[in-house]
Amino acid sequence: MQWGAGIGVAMTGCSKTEKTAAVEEEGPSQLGATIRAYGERSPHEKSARFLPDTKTPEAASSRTPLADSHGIITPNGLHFERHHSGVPTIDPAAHKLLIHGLVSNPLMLTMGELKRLPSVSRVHFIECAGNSRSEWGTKGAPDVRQSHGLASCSEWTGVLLSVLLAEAGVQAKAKWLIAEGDDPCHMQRSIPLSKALDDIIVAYGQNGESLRPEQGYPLRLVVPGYEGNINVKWLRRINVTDQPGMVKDETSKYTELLGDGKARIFTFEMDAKSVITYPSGGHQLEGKGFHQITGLAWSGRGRVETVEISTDGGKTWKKAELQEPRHRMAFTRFRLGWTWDGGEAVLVSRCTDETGYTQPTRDDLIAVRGKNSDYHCNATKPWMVSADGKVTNA
Ligand SMILES: Nc1nc2c(c(=O)[nH]1)N[C@H]1C(S)=C(S)[C@@H](COP(=O)(O)O)O[C@H]1N2
Ligand SMILES: [Mo]
Repeated sequence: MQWGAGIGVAMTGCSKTEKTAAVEEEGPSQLGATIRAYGERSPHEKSARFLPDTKTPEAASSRTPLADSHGIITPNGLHFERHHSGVPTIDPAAHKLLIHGLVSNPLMLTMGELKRLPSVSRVHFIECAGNSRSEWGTKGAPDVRQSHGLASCSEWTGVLLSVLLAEAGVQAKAKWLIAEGDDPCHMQRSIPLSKALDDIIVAYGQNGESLRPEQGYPLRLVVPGYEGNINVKWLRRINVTDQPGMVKDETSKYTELLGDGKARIFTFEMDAKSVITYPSGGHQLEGKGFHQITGLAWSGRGRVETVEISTDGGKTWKKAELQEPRHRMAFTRFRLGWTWDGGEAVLVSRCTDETGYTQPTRDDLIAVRGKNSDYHCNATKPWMVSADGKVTNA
């Protein structure tokens, strides 16, 4: 579908005289609001994270309303949250990062010292391994906030962990590191040294400002493409070791029970995934004719290469347009023009990443992983458009 002339969308037109009169009548008659020190969004904007009904909000998650966002960046106030023991209050002036273990020169760094070091800013998604858990079942979640909202994407700023490890002098027998948070559960995760030397960011910045408390203020790990849990927030300690810690969050949790009763452990990369965010569950199409189908795709293994869209439940496919820039391990925005004929339609997207891996259907995924699975569901997600324009989970 080409843009420009011929989209044929039903827009309300008006004559030139009507337009001039309207502008003259409606012009502001008094001065607007004053300047302010920290901006707020318009009171007309109501988009919000989805909060589950739980008795333990300290050990819960809130979900990003993906259908409301434009482009690929998640606004800081809408980044999903997942914490296991609440959001700690940390004074950055007192916060320190310890790097010790199999290093020749252990380091204890203040926030000030970290900020003096060479920094990078990179766009990456973070996705909880439990995202889209609902889609293993036959029912599926009713809207994209609930089905895919445990994923968000930001520009993160900080120091590459490889820089800090070079300062600390990693010993030859080192193979892993164990990262630890400064929240009451002291969350720990083991990370292969090879990843740490590659692209992990010790981040203090999120979309141009300091991390939000929910995202780990003042310091967190951003581990590009790896499951959310490993992105340790409120980072206070990195212990360099020769073996993984086999800690709570990689044994009792964040493992996947397969069909044969064996469990996968250390499923680090998030598999390629895409979802249509418009039209999606809960939307109401205003009428027949032109609509722009749009959504988000991402892969824990690199760049998104292709997104295809079907409007007939997967029988036929068309290539979507991908918005540039396409960062590695980041949300990629896709679009396709669609003329709705007013009949029933089932919309679904599937993506392929730079490794050639294509997002599976739910049936394909179950064939490989069995039905015991809980984490790491990356199945395609169909939405049903009814003749009355209502969009529901298909
Ligand atoms: N210290 C600490 N780090 C943590 C967690 C936590 O509870 N404590 N939760 C993890 C989980 S399960 C996920 S999915 C991500 C979520 O990051 P976000 O809250 O910034 O979206 O943080 C991870 N890092
Ligand atoms: Mo998570």
